[in-house]
Amino acid sequence: MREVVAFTKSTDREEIVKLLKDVGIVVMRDHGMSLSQYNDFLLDVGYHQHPKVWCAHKEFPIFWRVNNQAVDDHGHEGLFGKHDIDWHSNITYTQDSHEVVCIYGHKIPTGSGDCSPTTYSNTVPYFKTLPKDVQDRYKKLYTKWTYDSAKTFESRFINIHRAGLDGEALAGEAKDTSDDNLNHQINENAKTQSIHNAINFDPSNNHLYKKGRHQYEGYNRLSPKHPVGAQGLFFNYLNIEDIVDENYNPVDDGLEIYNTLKQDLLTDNKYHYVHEWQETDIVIADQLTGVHRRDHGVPDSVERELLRATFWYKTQDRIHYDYSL
Ligand SMILES: O=C(O)CCC(=O)C(=O)O
Ligand SMILES: [Fe+2]
Repeated sequence: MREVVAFTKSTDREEIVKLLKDVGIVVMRDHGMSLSQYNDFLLDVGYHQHPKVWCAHKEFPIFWRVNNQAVDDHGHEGLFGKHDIDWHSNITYTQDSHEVVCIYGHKIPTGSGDCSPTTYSNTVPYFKTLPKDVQDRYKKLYTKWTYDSAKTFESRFINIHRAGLDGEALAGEAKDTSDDNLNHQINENAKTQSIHNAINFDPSNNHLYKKGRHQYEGYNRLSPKHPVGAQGLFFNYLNIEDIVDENYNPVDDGLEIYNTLKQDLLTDNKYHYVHEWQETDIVIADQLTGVHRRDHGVPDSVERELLRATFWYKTQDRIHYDYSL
């Protein structure tokens, strides 16, 4: 059985980066860190940018509050509060977005069936099982991606940006706190996302990195040129329109490859890790080589809060400064 996840209590930054490269997902339970120490630990491991959104954590602004209850004075829920969330990577139209997602179980309902697990699919152990010729071919392919759901292989809409931002919580609100404005905050936040803008990035290294790309359509490497050398696949399946070669010409078996990856990575659970939350649990996952989902909506009768932070690998850990996707 391949290792789909690494359990550790180590807070050694090099060890964490090594596990993200070799395994892809790191789980920490009973680690003994307070929230403040966890905040410091994350700033030590990676470069963070403060999200400027309604659900940012007040004391530790690297965190977004994923919460199904009101998080501001206007009664707005936290991000992705209630509903199911389909398979996704948080890397979307900002291709050079944060490479790692860290989720912390802050308030977890204890009643039976209420914990709403998060499921991760990990391509790092999967990639190791592929024959060398398939690996070499995948390394040369790109996915053509789009935000127009009608153009995708899947041909359906992923509703994650608006998850949790539904009517009743917003009814009667003034214009500046409308649903549109909350989505606007998320979009504005994404537009400024760039490693150069991270709060703990050393500006003397600015010249090393290319400009962050912000676009709604384009091409992503199927097998990322990974910043710390992980070998895996970027399979953000709901945005994939086609599979193309290095010259961006569609390959004949694009749909076949897509269906194989969908079956092996998403439909089969062999490379899945289901995290059943307990308070203070931490799951740190590379986003260039994995996707995650929440299968069950969170009932209104309980409060569930995850604190989500995302980061870029630091300059000293990287093997290149080029685009990964
Ligand atoms: O609530 C969850 O289980 C997952 C939330 C999520 O996908 C995220 O915060 O990126
Ligand atoms: Fe997510």
